[in-house]
Amino acid sequence: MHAGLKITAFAAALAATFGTAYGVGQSIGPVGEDKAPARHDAHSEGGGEAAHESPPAGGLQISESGYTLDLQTPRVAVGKAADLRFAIRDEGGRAVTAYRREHDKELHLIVASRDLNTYRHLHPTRAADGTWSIPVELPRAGGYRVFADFTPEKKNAENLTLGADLAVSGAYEPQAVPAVKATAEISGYEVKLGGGLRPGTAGELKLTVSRAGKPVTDLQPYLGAYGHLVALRSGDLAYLHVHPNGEPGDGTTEPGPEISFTATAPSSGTYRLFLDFKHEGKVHTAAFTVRAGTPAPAATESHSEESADGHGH
Ligand SMILES: [Cu+2]
Repeated sequence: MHAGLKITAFAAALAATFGTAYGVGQSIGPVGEDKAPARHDAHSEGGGEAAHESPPAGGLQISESGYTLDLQTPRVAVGKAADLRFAIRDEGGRAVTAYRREHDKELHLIVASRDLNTYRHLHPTRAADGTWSIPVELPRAGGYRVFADFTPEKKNAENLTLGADLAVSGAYEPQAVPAVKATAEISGYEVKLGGGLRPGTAGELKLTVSRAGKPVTDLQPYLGAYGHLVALRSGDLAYLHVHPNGEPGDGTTEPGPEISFTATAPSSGTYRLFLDFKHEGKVHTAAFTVRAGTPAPAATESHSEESADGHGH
């Protein structure tokens, strides 16, 4: 493993991120004394004053920058296959049909339960009229959030993550967020999480994949990288943008066992990380609960662990 190269790539990513932040004249926020908060996409309307606080958290709004997530199926029944249907509408109410591809897709759809025990990363199909649809079957009743992560194909358009509530009807039993743990097991793989999320400061998250005690060194490219990582904040399901460090074919990034990402937590708190990786033709999802910043209140204990291997690929 080229540790030196990895660190260099990470430093370059940091430099790029901070370079951008300084470039748009950001001053120091309340966290991170000498480092401007890393901003994924400069959502800087209104003079960018609010941008000083912390990095943007996506997915908290159903409508942003003139675009609205119109979830046409806001209720589904537990344990039954159902079609999720939605459209992204512009200010005039028209369904958007032109998108910029990111990570190989026009739009990424994340479905997560409020308790972060259930997670799906889906790639719906778009009809010519702009209606998106994807079959989904959710194993537990309760409140869910649906996230659409996309970039309209338009000059100066920014990447957006819009979120809408989804209710899954049935007998509802509230669950605790799974306990903090740096190792996840999924379908015979073990994934170890190194590094951490820090509030207001970019940090590296390094995931190491092994199977039966042996490092996996032949991961397959998935969505333009060797892994795809989504982080959601417990409590409000704020959606974090996470950047893979390096990509397949760049001459330095190896196909495992390590996959490296850079992320900034918008605040201290509990976060759930979901890593999708592809090996031997199959996509697997490993999930972790992590703390950013101050230690967790010693209350939450985990009960159920769902194997979140649900993919619409
Ligand atoms: Cu996706």
